[in-house]
Order: sequence, then structure tokens, then C-alpha cells
Amino acid sequence: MPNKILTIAGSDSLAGGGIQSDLATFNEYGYFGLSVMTSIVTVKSRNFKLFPIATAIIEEQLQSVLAVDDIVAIKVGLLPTTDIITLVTQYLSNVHVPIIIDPVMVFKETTHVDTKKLVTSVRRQLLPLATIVTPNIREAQIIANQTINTVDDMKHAAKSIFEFGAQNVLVKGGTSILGDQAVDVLFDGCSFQVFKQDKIQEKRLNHNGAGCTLSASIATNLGRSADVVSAIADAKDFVWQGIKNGVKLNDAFDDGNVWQGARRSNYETKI
Ligand code: PXL
Repeated sequence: MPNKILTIAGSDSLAGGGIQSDLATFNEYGYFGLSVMTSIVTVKSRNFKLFPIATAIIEEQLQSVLAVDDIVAIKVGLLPTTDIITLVTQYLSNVHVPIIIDPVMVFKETTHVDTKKLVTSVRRQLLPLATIVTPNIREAQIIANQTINTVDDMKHAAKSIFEFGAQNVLVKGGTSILGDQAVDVLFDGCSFQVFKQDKIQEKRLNHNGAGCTLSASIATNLGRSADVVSAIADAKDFVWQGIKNGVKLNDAFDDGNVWQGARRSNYETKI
């Protein structure tokens, strides 16, 4: 019987990120994925819309999934309002499995999300629940209240974010930090671990959903009791292959989606 794992996140109908990417990732790792939908995101060319789901409906979903036995890990993605953050925090405060918080506040597709209101709730309510929190550079800047241009800045931010109560902080550099390498920085309260990978040098990058997929993959690895460093190293390989073999949508989008099936498919073509 497959292990059960849960995502609490938004819907991305284009399926690069959000619930769709999480469930696809869970499936690739042999897990049975449950989900609580917090919002619906739609993207039409450059037009990005976010529709929060009513808290009463989210609460029904939480009660339903949390009655399930033996869930091995929980991933939390987009929680678009402070009320939704408060609700989810209440339900997760008595849970004793790894909780992976992806503090989704900034989207590649838009700048129109009011992060000022959300950041206090993220810091005070969500971060103390986190086995690991995985902000991208822009989210790390907001949570740590500093600018980030270098790997040293990433380390400084990771330390500040740790102070809000997460057990581990992974600041994801992605393509944002200058240089040929994509660098991520982990801080576990004692020391830093720097992860480096060659940047994929392509004009059109199929990387929508990279962050969601990474944290979903980390969740599956922590769910089978991997240590945090190997959980991240494996997740980074999973996402790198997903970008390298990603999915173009159409000519209106510069970027396409990560493909969660890439590693399996690459493996299958080799044997
Ligand atoms: O990848 C960030 C993200 C997270 N959650 C949802 C999304 C997106 C990006 O579009 O739609 C629901």
C-alpha cells in the first residue's frame, strides 16, 4: 500500500505549480496524495488572477483529510489570506509529521499579491510549524526584510528566517543570483549547506512550478525519513530534470512548465 501524503495549496490550472504539481510529484515518488485546495489561480497570457476559497470550505476539507490515518508528511503552499493562514495553522498545530512550508507570496507571473499583510502571519503563525521552510529569493527578502544579491546575503537571510521558528530554512536562489550556477542555501540553526547546480541556459525556460515541485519532492523524501540534506539534494535533481525536459505551453508564454515525469521518463529511455 502506498504511503499517504497531503498538500494544502492553490490550484494552478496550467499545472506547472500548485496542487497539480504537488500531486504529480507525489505520484512519481509512489505516494498517494491527498489535497486541500485553498485558492484558484488562473493565468491568461500576462493576466494573472487569484481567487481565494471560502474559509468554511477549506475547513471542511481540512477536517476530511486530517481524519485519514498515517499521513507521512504535509506540504503547505499558497495560503492567500491571513484568515486562511490562521485556519490552517490551527489545524496543523497538533500534527506530528514533517511539515514543509513553501511560503508562496511572489509569483513569476505577477507582482500583484499584497505580501505586506501576509508576511506577519507567515512569520508568526506558519514558520513555527515548519520542519523546513523554502522561500525563493523574493520571498526570503520579504520575510527577512533585507535585500539579497549574493550568496552571503542568502546566508544572512536564512539565519534571520530561522529566528522565526522554522527548524530548517532553504533559501532558493534559482536563476536570481548572478553566475553560471543556481545556488540554494540551507541553514539548520548550526551550519550552512550550499547546493549548486549548473544553470540551464535556455532562452525559454520551462520552470513554472519549480518551487512547488521542489518542496513537494522534499516532502516525499522527509516522509520516508530521509535526512534534510539528502532530501534536498534529491529534490533538486528531480526539479532540474523536470526543467530540462519541461513543457512548452504556447507562443504567448515565454516560459513553460516543469514536467514532474521527466526523471522517470529519462530513466525508462535508458533501460
Ligand atoms: O509556483 C508558485 C505557485 C504556487 N501556487 C499556485 C500557483 C503558482 C504559480 O502559478 O498557481 C496555485
